[in-house]
Amino acid sequence: SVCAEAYNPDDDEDDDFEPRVVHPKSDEQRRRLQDACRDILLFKTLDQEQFSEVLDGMFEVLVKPQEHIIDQGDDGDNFYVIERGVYDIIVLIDGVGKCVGKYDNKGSFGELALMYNTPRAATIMANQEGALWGLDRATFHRLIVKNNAKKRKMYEAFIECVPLLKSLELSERMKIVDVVGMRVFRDGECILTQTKAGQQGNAEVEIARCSRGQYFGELALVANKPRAASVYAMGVTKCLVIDIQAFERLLGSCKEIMKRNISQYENQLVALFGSSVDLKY
Ligand code: 1OR
Repeated sequence: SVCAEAYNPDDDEDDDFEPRVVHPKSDEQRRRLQDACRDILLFKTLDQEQFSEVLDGMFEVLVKPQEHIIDQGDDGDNFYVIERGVYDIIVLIDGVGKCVGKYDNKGSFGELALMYNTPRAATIMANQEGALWGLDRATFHRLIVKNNAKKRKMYEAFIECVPLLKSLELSERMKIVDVVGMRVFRDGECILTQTKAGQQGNAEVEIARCSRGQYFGELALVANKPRAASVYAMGVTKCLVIDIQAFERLLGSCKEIMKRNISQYENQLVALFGSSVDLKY
């Protein structure tokens, strides 16, 4: 398999001579498309011109309830960004299709087969009527896969020094780099908001400071609970961001380390406040 081999963009310059695909759009379509693509992590490291080429290359796909957008095992044709609709992620386990997750009116899927030249890893089925934006394989390759080679170079050294990821293989760390997005926050900007359950008026108290190489935002994903704290940028802050499906897929083996660290949070809270809120999962 060619799965996680380092991809050298200089190996196939041919891509550059392929004609640019442009699907004309009305102003209204372009606006909806831009909205849908605003938080797509794979687009977060593209420059303006590349992003605009991506938008040009995308085409609208309307889907019906129960429609399969992707079938596990097929060759990859397109990458999809969700505009609206709920989609089941179904994976064959011992020959039986099992729903292992959902996309709820946001996110994207179908990048794996195109990035690594592998069969589709899951079936994606529309739960209700929905709208998607597709990007063909050649354009995805020319703009996203090539950009990934640069991302690997840019973030390799950083990812190597993240303690949480030490237990992973190099190839697994590089797969994380392939799907992360980069986000920059202003001094004081809110990165995460605590989900408050009927406790308005409570003053916020600083409980911890994170610095280079540390992580946050995992508790809600590991414990499947509302956000337990808010996070603010101190000074201009650059974060690498991973979405929940990629988190599940790539960081499963790091969950034990995260759980151990979560029990540390409880100790910290007891030390600070004399009692612990329920962080259990
Ligand atoms: P693809 O091109 O392989 C199916 O086509 C897509 O489903 C895949 O790209 C991903 O974008 C998306 N494992 C594999 N693919 C997943 C998963 C997933 N979730 C979404 N996709 N897992 C589920 C994690 C919640 C792991 C299942 C064992």
